[in-house]
Amino acid sequence: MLIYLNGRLVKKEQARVSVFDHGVLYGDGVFEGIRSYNCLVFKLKEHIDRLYASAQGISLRIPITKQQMQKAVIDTLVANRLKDAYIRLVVTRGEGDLGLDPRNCPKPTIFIITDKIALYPPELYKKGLTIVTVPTRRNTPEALNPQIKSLNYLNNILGKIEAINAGVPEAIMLDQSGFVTECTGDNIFMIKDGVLMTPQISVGVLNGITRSSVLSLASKAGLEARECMITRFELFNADEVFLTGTAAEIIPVVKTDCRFIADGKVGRYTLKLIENFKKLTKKEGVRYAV
Ligand code: PXG
Repeated sequence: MLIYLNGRLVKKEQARVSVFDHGVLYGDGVFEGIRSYNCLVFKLKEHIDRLYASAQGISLRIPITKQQMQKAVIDTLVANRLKDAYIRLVVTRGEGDLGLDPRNCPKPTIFIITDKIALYPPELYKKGLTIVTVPTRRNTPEALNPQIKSLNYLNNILGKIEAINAGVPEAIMLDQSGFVTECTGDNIFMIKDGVLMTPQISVGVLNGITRSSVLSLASKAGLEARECMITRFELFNADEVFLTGTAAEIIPVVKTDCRFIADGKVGRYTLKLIENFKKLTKKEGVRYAV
């Protein structure tokens, strides 16, 4: 396995970062998770744009251009001869001294891992997930904006631990007022009376790229799309609920907080959206050859 590290492709065993890297010491950095499907990198431009926007959000200047970053992603996929891959793109503040001051880190660290991704087992896409609301609230945008996809994922990890302790794989996280935000690594959607709804970005959620794709697929599935405040009560009474993310794609939810959603079966709109999303990943993206 070859890893892109600061402009070079190196063997996995040689892909090392310093213990003085502020990404390690403070979670000071940003990342992206991208997918390629049969030699097409899905929404590569959108992911690279979001990476640079996250970097801007933490005042981190990425020392290569977006074009160079795109080439680095493709080169890494080609070097590893991967047709289908999960791509992890990471930029840290770089190596520095002890102490938070980012001015001690003259050179950001950039690395790209291309590998396979273990999704949820296939039967969960047919049967649907059971999830719970967890006590840990999602970061407030005023403290650490969830739109910044930073290396500081402890908020989400705390939510994930609480879900696992409750015996389920995912967690609904609420904002400070108790409105639904998102899950620990996925956005959340509900459908009620032909309307597709998801929390608006300003409530404090990641502007998910799968989320955007699903919103634009709504009308084709016969749904009106709306970004709005959502309560737990509304989720309990939804016709359908599902999660979206680059790794999970679209995964149905059939039970939340001990309540079955509608009849507890995966809904027809969700199935339609899954089908249409699959079609999109087959035809759209930046092409490469291995
Ligand atoms: N919300 C959060 C908090 C996320 O981290 C999403 C939503 C979905 O966004 P996209 O753009 O992927 O549709 C994410 C991103 C992993 C992993 O290794 C996945 C994510 C984050 C961190 C790790 O599976 N998903």
